[in-house]
Amino acid sequence: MPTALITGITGQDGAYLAEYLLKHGYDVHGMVRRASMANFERIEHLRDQIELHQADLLDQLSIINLIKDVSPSEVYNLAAQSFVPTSWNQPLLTGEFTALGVTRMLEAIRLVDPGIRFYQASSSEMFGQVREEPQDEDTHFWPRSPYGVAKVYGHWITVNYRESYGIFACSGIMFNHESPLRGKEFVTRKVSDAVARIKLGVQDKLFLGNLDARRDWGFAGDYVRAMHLMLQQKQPDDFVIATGEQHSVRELVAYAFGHVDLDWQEHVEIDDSLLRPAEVNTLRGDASKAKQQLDWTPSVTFRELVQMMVDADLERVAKELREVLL
Ligand code: NAP
Ligand code: F7E
Repeated sequence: MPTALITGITGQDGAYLAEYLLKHGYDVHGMVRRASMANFERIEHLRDQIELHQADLLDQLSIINLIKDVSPSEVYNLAAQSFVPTSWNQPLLTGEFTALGVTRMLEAIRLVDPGIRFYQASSSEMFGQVREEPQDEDTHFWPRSPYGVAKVYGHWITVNYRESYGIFACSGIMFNHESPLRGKEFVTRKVSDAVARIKLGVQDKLFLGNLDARRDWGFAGDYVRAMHLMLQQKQPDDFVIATGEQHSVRELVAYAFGHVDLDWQEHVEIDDSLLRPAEVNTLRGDASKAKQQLDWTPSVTFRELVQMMVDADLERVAKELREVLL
């Protein structure tokens, strides 16, 4: 039975990947950091099928011991400080988690078992101020946030350990991917949650920043499939994972409110404090290489994704309201 270790298993992608690997016959282990209260909501339904281990991206020894204990055949490094605005408030911590954390994972693999296959969660934020449209594996990086800069480091250290030590290390340059499990501070989930609350009468306004930003949004369930496919190849390589379609935040908002017959202009207001010091205005990926070499294509359209998220939040908020009334 293949054994996978997932860092960031409590996050959106970690939960989808754990479920996917269990379905494919893996023995699944997850790395979790110590917290005063457990934070396992996204993986609650999998708890009796996976094993969790305490370690931290900041602590080299804890990672070495973890790799020794689990003896994985594949490591998926999804843990990171992943929220772009926080990276301006906490640039050093973001660098420690999101950049140096990758080296700590790779060093542990190099020391304990260089035969382990490694996946690094790279990001379209590395393209930042884009040099060409659409972006593919050869597009130059110009990151626009401390998060993007940290991801560029994580990407290149992954390539470097492949070239220096022959480690089977792959980097997935993933464009935005969302789901009902997305954190509520990210724009898609912030919108779907607000639409549900406004429709059910417990909120009236939604405050947003830049409505003109354009993103290539896909479904997280499709993207974890690509992570796994990368580690099953004959040779390690890097792949852009994207839908190839882009929409503005304004389109997202209009479609999400329209789905429940609401007029977004009556509810959305701009809050300048949500504008970023340096914005990534447009992103659109070209995943032709992944299609050719991994046979990967996305299965969920933008509209299906938005509907899925709004419907899930409607159901959740309605349930919460029923529980309050009981
Ligand atoms: P997420 O929901 O924010 O999850 C991040 C995970 O990292 C959480 O499990 C978190 O644990 C863990 N973590 C953070 N700091 C840690 C530390 N010091 N030690 C151990 N674990 C730590 O992120 P996601 O959306 O699933 O994304 C997964 C990865 O893909 C991230 O690296 C992200 O930067 C990258 N990425 C995401 C997207 C996207 O659109 N979703 C696109 C490109 C790349 P806690 O639960 O304890 O906080
Ligand atoms: O912002 C604009 C905002 O925070 C998307 C992470 O998973 O994907 C994610 O990073 C856009 C930006 O995602 C609000 O200015 C407007 O242009 O949902 P987001 P992100 O910054 O693109 C990449 C690929 C990652 O790797 C990251 O880890 O939406 N926007 N108004 C807003 N964004 C937020 N969060 N909140 C607003 O009120």
